[in-house]
This record gives sequence, C-alpha cells and structure tokens, in this order.
Amino acid sequence: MTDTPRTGTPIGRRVVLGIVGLGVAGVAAGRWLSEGVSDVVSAAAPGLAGVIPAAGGFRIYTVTGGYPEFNPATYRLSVSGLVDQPLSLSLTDLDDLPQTQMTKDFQCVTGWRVDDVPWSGVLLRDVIDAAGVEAGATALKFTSFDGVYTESLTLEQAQRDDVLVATSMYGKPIELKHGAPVRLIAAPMYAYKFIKWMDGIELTRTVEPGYWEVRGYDIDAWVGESNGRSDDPVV
Ligand SMILES: Nc1nc2c(c(=O)[nH]1)N[C@H]1C(S)=C(S)[C@@H](COP(=O)(O)O)O[C@H]1N2
Ligand SMILES: [Mo]
Repeated sequence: MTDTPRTGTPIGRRVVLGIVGLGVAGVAAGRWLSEGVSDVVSAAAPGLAGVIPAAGGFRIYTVTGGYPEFNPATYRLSVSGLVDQPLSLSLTDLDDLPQTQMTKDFQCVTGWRVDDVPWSGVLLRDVIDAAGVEAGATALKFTSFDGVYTESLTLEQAQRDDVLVATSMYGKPIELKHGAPVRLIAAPMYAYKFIKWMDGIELTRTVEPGYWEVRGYDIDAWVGESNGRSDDPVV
C-alpha cells in the first residue's frame, strides 16, 4: 500500500466545512441540498437549484444534512461477512485491481435523470472474487461512512457486469458531494442503490433492506419496474 498520489483536487478542510454549512440549508429545503446542482453539468438556474432542478443536472442527496469527511490516506473499503478472505482495501489497492469503465444514464426514482454519465472503478464482481464467496452468502449489504445510509443487492445482482465500485466520474476522482472516494453504481437500477461514501461491503445470508427500503422503497430497484416516488421532504 504505497502512497501513490491520486489525480484531482484534494479536498481541503475549508471546502468540507463550507459544504457542511450548506447542508443546513439543505435540511431546511427538504432532503436534498440547495447547493444541489453538480458543477460537472452546467446549472441552468443555480439560484433556484434547491427548489427547481436544473435541466440535465444532478440533485445532491444526503440523509445526514451534510457530507462526511475522510482522509484519502487512511480510507479503507472493508469486505467482510461470508467471505474466504476479509479485505481492507485502500484507494491504491482499488486502483491496482482491474479497472472497468461504463457510461450510463443516472436516474433517481423521483423522476430526474442525467444521461450518459461516465464512471470508472472496479467491478463489484471483481471485488467479491478477490475476497471469495463462502457457502450460504446470497446477498450483500453496503454501508456508508456517513454512518446512516445502507443499501443491499442480491449476490446475483452484484455479479452483473454493469455494477461498479466507482472511484471516478467524468474522468476525475468522484467529488465529495457525489460520494467520494467510492460509491456504488448499479447501472440498471434507480440511484437510491448508488450508495455514496461507501466504506463497507458485507456478504450476508439474506437481503437486508436499505435506508429507503425500510421507508417503503422497493428492494429491487430496476429502472422502469420499481414504483415512482416523490421528492417531497420526508419527515
Ligand atoms: N450515502 C448516501 N448515498 C446516497 C444517498 C444518500 O442520501 N446518502 N441518496 C441516494 C439517492 S436517493 C440518489 S438519487 C443518489 C443521488 O446521487 P447524487 O447526490 O450524486 O446526485 O444518491 C444515492 N446515494
Ligand atoms: Mo434518488
């Protein structure tokens, strides 16, 4: 685990504090931040971003009202549970695994979408294979270092060739608001499956419903098959 510098802008403490400050406004505005529109997609009306989604833009969601901090040097992705060999992967370890790129539409179940988002990282299947699946595992549980959000997939879904442990978006390290340093991309599903700030993958016996799923969202989130939802604040 050498200290290979990663490309892109390091996230400074000042920037992190600034973003968390915006999180307070986000809480007042509902469950997505007024800062809302990603700068990788041009914002049609930045001032209104917290109220009206800009065409083609992302909305930034965080159920904690802010973005969790991390240190790239000490960040680890743990792979645990029903595996032959538990793993604790640094960002350098992830970079050393075979890299996969995919460009996919990004769809929130509430109706907004961003077409053709390029991602790269490691296929979830390759991460699972590196750990080795033990008998009895049928599902995966994902955790976030925001301490609250969780998600899940069946083992069969996790082994698809369009499910990625993503470290890069639009050719750059994923930005903090989009889940740096690692987020899940389950391309054929709605983006509530795309857990941000991911720090844990656990192989489990049964599917454990994720954060929104215990609040009524469908556990299988196939785009077009799962039920639509509203963006109204969830109280
Ligand atoms: N940790 C965490 N991951 C999350 C969420 C969240 O609130 N916290 N929201 C989910 C939902 S509902 C969507 S639509 C996408 C939004 O991704 P974005 O904030 O990068 O636009 O992240 C998903 N992953
Ligand atoms: Mo969403």
